Amino acid sequence: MHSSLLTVSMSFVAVCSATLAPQLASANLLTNPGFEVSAWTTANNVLTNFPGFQGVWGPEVGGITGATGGVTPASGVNMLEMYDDGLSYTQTFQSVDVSAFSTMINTGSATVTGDAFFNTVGGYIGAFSAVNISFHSGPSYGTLLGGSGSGTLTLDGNPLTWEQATISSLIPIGTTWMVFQVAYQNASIGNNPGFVDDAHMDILPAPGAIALLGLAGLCNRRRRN
Ligand SMILES: [Ca+2]
Ligand SMILES: [Ca+2]
Repeated sequence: MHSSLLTVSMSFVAVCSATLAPQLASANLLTNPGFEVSAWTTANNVLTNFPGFQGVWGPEVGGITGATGGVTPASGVNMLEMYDDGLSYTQTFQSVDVSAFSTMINTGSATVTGDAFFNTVGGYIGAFSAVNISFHSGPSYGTLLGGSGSGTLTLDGNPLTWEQATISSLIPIGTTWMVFQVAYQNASIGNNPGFVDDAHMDILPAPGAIALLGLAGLCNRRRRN
């Protein structure tokens, strides 16, 4: 290769790396996503004080446990365990400050994806689980702008399988806080525990992602040349 071509090629790769690294999918925005840190608060604390309990899981009824009831965590040694709260759904929440993404969000085209793995005890078929994200313009639930809708899943009866529910949604302009939620329909789990592990949420610049994929492809072609 001619030395000047090599210089051009190398600088192009440098530009590609610098441009792509920060703009593809954000890192997982959830704290303690695999429930390995055995510390939690209440759902009420999370929902009434986003900043004070940011990044801390808040179950309505439940906590973090190691392997139990024939169920082994999907990853690591711990997982979330939830029980019937006596209402319709038993839910666990985490608040996340996403104001660092405001520029991207306020284009009106950024999307959020969320997912988590669900499992329940053996022989119990039909546990109904869900993942959901709500959007807020400030650090309180009352600033609700809307929700993602729920990604739902009816679980199998095999305690050896973890099944993933996912959600993807456009993020409303003005969103500065999100609340990530995992839930089980009470009637569907009876007195059994519902487990959750490996939760995940990230923000993507929707149409930009396609453009960036094109750029990534171009970068890859240049690298091969
Ligand atoms: Ca885990
Ligand atoms: Ca299962």
